[in-house]
Amino acid sequence: MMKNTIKSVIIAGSMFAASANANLITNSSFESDEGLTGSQWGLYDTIDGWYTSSGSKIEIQRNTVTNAQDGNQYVELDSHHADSNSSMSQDLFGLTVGQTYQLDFWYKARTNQPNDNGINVSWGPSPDISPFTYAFNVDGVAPMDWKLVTGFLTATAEDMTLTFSAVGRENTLGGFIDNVSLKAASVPEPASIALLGLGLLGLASRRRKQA
Ligand SMILES: [Ca+2]
Ligand SMILES: [Ca+2]
Ligand SMILES: [Ca+2]
Repeated sequence: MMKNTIKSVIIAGSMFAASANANLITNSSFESDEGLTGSQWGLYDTIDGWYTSSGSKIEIQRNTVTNAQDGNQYVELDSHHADSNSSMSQDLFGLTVGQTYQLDFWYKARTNQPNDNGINVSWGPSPDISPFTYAFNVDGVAPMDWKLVTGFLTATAEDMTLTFSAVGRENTLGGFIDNVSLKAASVPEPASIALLGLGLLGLASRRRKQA
């Protein structure tokens, strides 16, 4: 009987996680086919899901300076040519106003210079992306491993725009980004909390029996 209770809690928990936490980002790992092969890189006004919202272009690298954190491709937003410090944006539609979303992405600095590899994250009602509404910044210096960066963003409108921008020294070398995810932050529903409570009670009483 107690075993059954615990089992049902686990099933309820995993169902909730699967339905509530879908990644809302299109082309989240920058693996869309841009015709790159081997260790090539390229510059793009738009890629699937993303568009250049300021500066030069979106630079995709395919296992060039480093291996991608996920798949083969990643982005560098201190891209190339003049105005190399660029921004890329993705519009998100039909969000829940007031809902907090968890943003996760992987970051890696390219150079060993401070103030050279910064990435700003901004977030605001779509399509009013200028000026960008600052959310938070990540910065680092090489050598470093890919680092998971997490932030929490609240939707102030149903349609929001997520933007990543290169900041700092503009020299075509900057921070790398890969594997972006935006998911509704998990807030357990009352039913799940009740089940969780039952489960904890069950575990507690089982522990007492063993002691
Ligand atoms: Ca990737
Ligand atoms: Ca570059
Ligand atoms: Ca730079």
